[in-house]
Amino acid sequence: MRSWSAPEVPTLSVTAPPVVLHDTASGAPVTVSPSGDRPARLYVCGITPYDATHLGHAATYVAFDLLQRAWRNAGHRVVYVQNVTDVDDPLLERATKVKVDWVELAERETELFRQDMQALRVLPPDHYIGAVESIPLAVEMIEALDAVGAIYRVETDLYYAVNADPAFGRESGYDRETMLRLFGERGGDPDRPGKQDPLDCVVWRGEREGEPSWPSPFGPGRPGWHIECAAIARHHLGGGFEVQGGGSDLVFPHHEMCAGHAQVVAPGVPFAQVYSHAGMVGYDGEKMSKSKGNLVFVSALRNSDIDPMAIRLALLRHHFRSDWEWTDAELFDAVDDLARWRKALALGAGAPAAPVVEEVLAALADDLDAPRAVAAVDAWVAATLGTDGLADTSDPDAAGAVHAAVDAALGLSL
Ligand code: 5CA
Ligand code: ZN
Repeated sequence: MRSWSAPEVPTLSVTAPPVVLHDTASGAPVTVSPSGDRPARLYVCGITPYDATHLGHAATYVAFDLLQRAWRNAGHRVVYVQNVTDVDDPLLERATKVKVDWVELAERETELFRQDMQALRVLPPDHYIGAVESIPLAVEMIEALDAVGAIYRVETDLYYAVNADPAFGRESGYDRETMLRLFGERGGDPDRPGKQDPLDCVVWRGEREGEPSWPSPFGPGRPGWHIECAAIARHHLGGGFEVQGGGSDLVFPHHEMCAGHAQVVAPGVPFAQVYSHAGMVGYDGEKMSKSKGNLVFVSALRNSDIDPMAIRLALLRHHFRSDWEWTDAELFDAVDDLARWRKALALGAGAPAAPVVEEVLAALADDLDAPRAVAAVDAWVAATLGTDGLADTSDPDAAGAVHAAVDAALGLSL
């Protein structure tokens, strides 16, 4: 699938520290720094394209964009894969409801997503992969799971037995009660008769009247959601890739099941080394979600002439792992902040650049601490403009260095 155009990223003259990320599975910080010239491999779960990109999606993709930038600034090459869930129940349901062809709906919303990502200066994935185009990969993986006895049939559907993976539960760390609740809430079918374990998930959904289907050795149908990401990630990144990312709503069942599928196919090889999850962005007191309809769209803000860099700065003022609420007031503050930052940078000379560049890079390498990095820039701007007293213009070349670091590390073009 076509990705989007990459923004220019300045190369910095200083090297950033190794990247440390909080790992959901172990609950601890982990240094993710591939040795030698091996690339850092990242898989981030992409959109289900039945509606426009909202600020929750944007926050998650900007967060993992910071990871890509932190790795690059630490001297690593990055291979980044993202999927598009371009066939799934919510997409088909929406297409039926609004009487649009599901393929057309998916293409239209994916294109809008590309434009939103480009406007926010999110670096594109190297491989942008649709679920439909990956059906042969999913079929291959289901066959591999079947070969080791991890698959069984209920009517025309194929299920994956979660007990096939001895490490089941290790990614999320949730107890069974929590798993059962979340499985039911997030697309699972714990109560379906005929299942061996209520938590077993569909890997192949047999053809249904009025739904698209594809031929397979198991009969016509379409792949389940989890097998899609497991197969795409394994095929394009291999086993034990560095980071699996997404929003915290994917901790269970999605990432747990992906890990299970991959680990049963390749015993002893973890699906990913680190599982990193972005917090949920809320609006009007609830998680921003397509099903609740409490959405603020990136495209709507762009259409009302909001500078996309102000949207990005408003997102960066929150730590990526925290849950927080979007407010218009914070967006307007970001517009004012950007104007002040640009005014300071236009002076050329300013407060010493080296300490702020160092702090920005160190903050991002420390579990993508964007608020700390932004605070360092705020302080440099205040010192340069003399907001807190006398203006400090002791570094004649400060603006160039700060400009480059803010661009390379935070993705803000000033
Ligand atoms: N297609 C699947 C992943 S394979 C999916 O979850 N699609 S999505 O369109 O629902 O979400 C896309 C990404 O945005 C996911 O990583 C999801 O975790 C994240 N996300 C969804 N809602 C929010 C929110 N309110 N705040 C932060 N991230 C969110
Ligand atoms: Zn996914």
